[in-house]
Amino acid sequence: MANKSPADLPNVSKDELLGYYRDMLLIRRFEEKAGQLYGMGLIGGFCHLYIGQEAVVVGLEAAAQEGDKRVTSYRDHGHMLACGMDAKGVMAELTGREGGYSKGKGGSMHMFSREKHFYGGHGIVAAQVPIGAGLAFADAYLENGGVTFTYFGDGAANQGQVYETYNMAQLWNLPVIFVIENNQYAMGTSVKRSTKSPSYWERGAAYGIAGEAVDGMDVLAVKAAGQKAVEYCRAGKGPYILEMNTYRYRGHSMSDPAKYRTRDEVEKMRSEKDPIEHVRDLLVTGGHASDEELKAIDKDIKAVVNESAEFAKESPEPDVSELWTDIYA
Ligand SMILES: Cc1ncc(C[n+]2csc(CCOP(=O)(O)OP(=O)(O)O)c2C)c(N)n1
Ligand SMILES: [Mg+2]
Repeated sequence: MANKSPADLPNVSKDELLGYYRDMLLIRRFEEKAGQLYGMGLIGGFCHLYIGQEAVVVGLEAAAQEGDKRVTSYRDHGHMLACGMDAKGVMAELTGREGGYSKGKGGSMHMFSREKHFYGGHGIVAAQVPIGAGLAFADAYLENGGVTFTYFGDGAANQGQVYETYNMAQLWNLPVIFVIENNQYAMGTSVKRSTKSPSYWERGAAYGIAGEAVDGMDVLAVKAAGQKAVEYCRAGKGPYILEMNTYRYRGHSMSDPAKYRTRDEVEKMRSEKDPIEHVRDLLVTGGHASDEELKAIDKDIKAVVNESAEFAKESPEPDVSELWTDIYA
C-alpha cells in the first residue's frame, strides 16, 4: 500500500470508505472492551470474539437491503452491531443485565432482534444453517424479495446438516446466501488438519449451487461479492455460496490460550492483512482523511463503546420473577 499512488486506488467514495472504517472500528473496539470486562469477571460463561474478521460482516451488510435477514453462530457480536443493533443492549446482555437484548437471560450466544431481522446467535455448530434456509423459505413463500445471510465457520462446513440444507435450498430455489467464514481454525484444529479439500465453496457444485472464494480481509472485495450474490438470489436463481477467507486474531473463546499456532502467524496476518488498516490506508493515501480526522472518529467510537460498558455495569441484574417468564412450555 505504501508504494501506491492515488491513481492506483479503487473508485470508492470517501463517504463509503469512512462508513466501513467506522463500522469495522466499532466492532473491534467493542470486542476489545468485552474482552476487558470478561477479564474483570463482569462477563461470565462463553464469549467468542470476532476481532480480525470485521470486513466480512461489514462488507456484506453494505450489500444488504432493508428486510434482509441474517443468522449466525456464537461468534455473533459483530453481526449484531453491523446490522444496527444497539451496542448498549448487546454489552448489557454480555454482563447478564436487565438492559440486555434477552433481559440478561441469554448471554453472548443468545440474542435476537426481530426489528433488525437478526435471528441469533446459535451455540450448536451449524445449527443455524438449516434455520437460515427456513428463513429464506418464508421469504420465497411470501414473495417479498428478501434474502437471508446464513453465516457459519470452516468447522461447521464439515457438518452433515450443511449438505442436507444445500440440497433442499437448491431444490426449492431459496434466496439464501451461505457465507462460510473460513478463519482457518475450528477451536484448536486447523483447516489443514481437518479437511482434505479445503475449498469449501466448490462443494456446492455437487448440488448445482454456484459460489466463489473471496478475500474476507478486504471489505471492498466482500461488498462486491455480496452484491453479486444478493442480485443472484433476488433474481430468483436460488442459493449462492461465498467462502470468506479470513482470520481470527484472538483464541476460539476467552478461555483459549491458542497454543496451536505461533505468535508469528498471528502477527504476520495483523501486520499484512488487517481489514481496518487497509481501509485506513485507502483513506489516507487517497487524500480523503487526515490522521487527525481518523483519530477523531476513533475517539467517537471509543465514547460509544465506553458508554455501552457503563450501561452494562449499571443496569440491574434481572429480577428473580424473570425466572418464570419467556419459558417455552
Ligand atoms: C454440534 C457441536 N459440536 C461441537 C461443538 C463444540 N464447538 C464449539 S465451536 C467449535 C468449532 C467450530 O469452528 P468453526 O465452525 O470454524 O467456527 P469458528 O469458531 O472458527 O468461528 C466446536 C467444535 C458444538 N458447539 N456443537
Ligand atoms: Mg473457524
